[in-house]
Amino acid sequence: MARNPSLIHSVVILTVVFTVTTCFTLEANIRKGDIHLASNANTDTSTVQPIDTFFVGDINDDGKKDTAFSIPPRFINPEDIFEGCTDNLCHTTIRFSCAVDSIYDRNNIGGSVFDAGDLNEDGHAEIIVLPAWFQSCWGRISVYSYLDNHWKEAGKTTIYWCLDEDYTQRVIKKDRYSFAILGDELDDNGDRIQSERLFKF
Ligand SMILES: [Ca+2]
Ligand SMILES: [Ca+2]
Repeated sequence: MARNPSLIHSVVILTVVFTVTTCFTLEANIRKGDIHLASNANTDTSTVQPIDTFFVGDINDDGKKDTAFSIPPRFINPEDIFEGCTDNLCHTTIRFSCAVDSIYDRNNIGGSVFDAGDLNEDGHAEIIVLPAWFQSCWGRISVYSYLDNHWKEAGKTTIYWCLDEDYTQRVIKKDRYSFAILGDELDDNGDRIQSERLFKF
């Protein structure tokens, strides 16, 4: 079974970057117990849940850009994540620095989050989620939109996610009612090609 070195690297490094521009800090959330790190996280790094931090757009329409924290699922064996997750669906929790709901993104062991801009011009920035998985470079790209105080997966498609590229360029605003995602697929010759899927809000 091939293992992706960059993935292994990403899930063993604890990356917590605090931002002073946000309305709540991750540190405060941890003190409140909202983010469930291992109870002995300060003494045993093998059980620390890695958290990646991403700067996103203005999610809650308060004029300030926000921060997303991608918290992977717990692994059965943190020293060998290929044994799987403690929850079979491998949910990554995406929390935000402002007071909006979290996203529980299944089949995701700690992917990346990007700013998609305010695609539907409602004041709330959309986000792009690029999940990570145990193996294979074929996966999913999703766009989430904060509509009526809840997150909705507004669109998703298949993508080859191991490329070193700017994945925000894969989401294309059409108008305030629709957008497209450039995904990847194989043509009849087995060559990887891009394909565009259109979604409506
Ligand atoms: Ca904000
Ligand atoms: Ca929006």
